[in-house]
Amino acid sequence: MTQLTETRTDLARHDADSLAELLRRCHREELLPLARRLGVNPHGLGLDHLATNIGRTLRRKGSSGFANLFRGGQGPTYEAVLERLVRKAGMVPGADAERMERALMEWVLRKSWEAMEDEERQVVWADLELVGPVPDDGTEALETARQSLGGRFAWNLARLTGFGAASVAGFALPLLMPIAGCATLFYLSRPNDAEVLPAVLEVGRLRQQLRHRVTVGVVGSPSSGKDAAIGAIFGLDTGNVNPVAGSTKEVAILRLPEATSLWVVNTPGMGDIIESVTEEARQVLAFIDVFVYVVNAQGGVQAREQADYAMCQRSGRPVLAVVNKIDTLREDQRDSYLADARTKLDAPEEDFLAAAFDPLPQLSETPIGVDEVRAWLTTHLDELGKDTRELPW
Ligand SMILES: Nc1nc2c(ncn2[C@@H]2O[C@H](COP(=O)(O)OP(=O)(O)OP(=O)(O)O)[C@@H](O)[C@H]2O)c(=O)[nH]1
Ligand SMILES: [Mg+2]
Repeated sequence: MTQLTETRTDLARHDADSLAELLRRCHREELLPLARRLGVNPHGLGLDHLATNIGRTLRRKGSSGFANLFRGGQGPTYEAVLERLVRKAGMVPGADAERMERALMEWVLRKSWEAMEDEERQVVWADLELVGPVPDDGTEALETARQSLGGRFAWNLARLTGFGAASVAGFALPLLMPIAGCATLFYLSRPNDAEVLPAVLEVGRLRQQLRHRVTVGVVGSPSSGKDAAIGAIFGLDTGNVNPVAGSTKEVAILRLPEATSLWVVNTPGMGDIIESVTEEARQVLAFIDVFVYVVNAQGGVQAREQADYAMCQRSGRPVLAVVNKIDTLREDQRDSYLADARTKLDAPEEDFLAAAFDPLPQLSETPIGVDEVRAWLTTHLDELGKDTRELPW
C-alpha cells in the first residue's frame, strides 16, 4: 500500500487550504449539495477539483471583493472567513476551524429557537435525540442538549444545521435553515452571508460526519465472494454475485440505505487495480478504516493473495482475513487447510476467520461465520472511536 500512503501525503502537501483538504476527505456525492448551494458546477469534476473549487468559492464569497483583489483572487483563508462570521455574531473567535463552526451552529440554534413555534421546537428536540420537557429558552435548550448528549452533541447539532444529510435534512431544512436565513442573517447583515453561513454550517456537518464515517473495504481476488460477503454481512444486495471471475472490475462505493455515514467499498484486488482506478477511488481507498480481506477456499492463498493482503496490512488499518467458501471443504480437512492459509498470509490468529457467505444449499442452509465477522468489525470500529450505531446488526 505504498501508493495509498503516498496519496495521503500528497493530499496533505497539495494545498495549504485547510477547507479543500477537509472536503477532499469526503465522498464526491457528499459534496454535491454544497456545490449546488455555492453555484459550483460539479459536472466533469473529480473529487479533487470539486473540493478545490468549492473551497475557493466559499472563501471568496466569504470575504469582500475588494480584499480579494489584493489576494490574487484566492480569497482569505477559511479560518479568516469563520472569524469574520463569529465576530459578526457577537462572539469571540475560537482557536481552530472546528471550534468556530461549532460556535456558529450553536448560535444558529439559539437564535432559531427564539423564532420557533412550540411544535417546531418539539420536532427539533426529538431530532436531536432528546426526550423530556422542551425548554422555551434557546440558551437553556442548548445547555440541556449539551449535557444530555455529551459526546454526541456536536454530531447531532451538525446534522441539524447542515443541509446535506439525507435523512435529517428533510425536516431540518424547513425548520432551521429558513429561520437561519431570515432571523439570523438579519444579524449578520451582509448579502453574501445568506450563502456563506449555511455553507459554513454544512462544512461543519461534513467535518463531524468525517469523524463518524465508517468505511469498510472489502478486498479479494476474483470470485472470492466479495459481493456475497457484502450481502451476508451488511444485508446489502449488490446485484452482482456472479460465478464469472472478475465480474467486479471497478471499485464500487456503496452507502448503506438508512445510514448517513456507513460506506462499504468493494475492491477487486489491490496491487493491479491501484494503478488503474480513478483518482476518486484511490482517495476512497486511502481512507478505508478497516479491511475485510476475502480469500477463496477454492484456490486458496497464492502469490497474488499474499501481496494484496500484505498491502492491506501496510495501510496500518485493522485487517480481517476471511477464508470464504469453507462449505466446499470437507469437514475433516478444514482445520489443516485454515492453518496452512493463515501461515501463508502470516495473519494473526485474532484477525483470521473462516466463513461461507453464500454456501451451496446442499452443503449448508445458512451462511457460516457471519456473526463472527460482524463482532470483529464492531470491536475494531469501536476501538477506532467510530460510532457503531449505524451498523445494521
Ligand atoms: N460454495 C460457495 N460459493 C460461494 C460462497 N460465496 C460466494 N460463492 C459463489 O462464488 C461466486 C462468486 O461470488 P461473488 O460474490 O460474485 O464473488 P466476487 O469476489 O464479488 O467476484 P468478482 O466480483 O467476480 O471478483 C458466486 O457464484 C457465488 O455464489 C460460499 O460461501 N460458498
Ligand atoms: Mg464482485
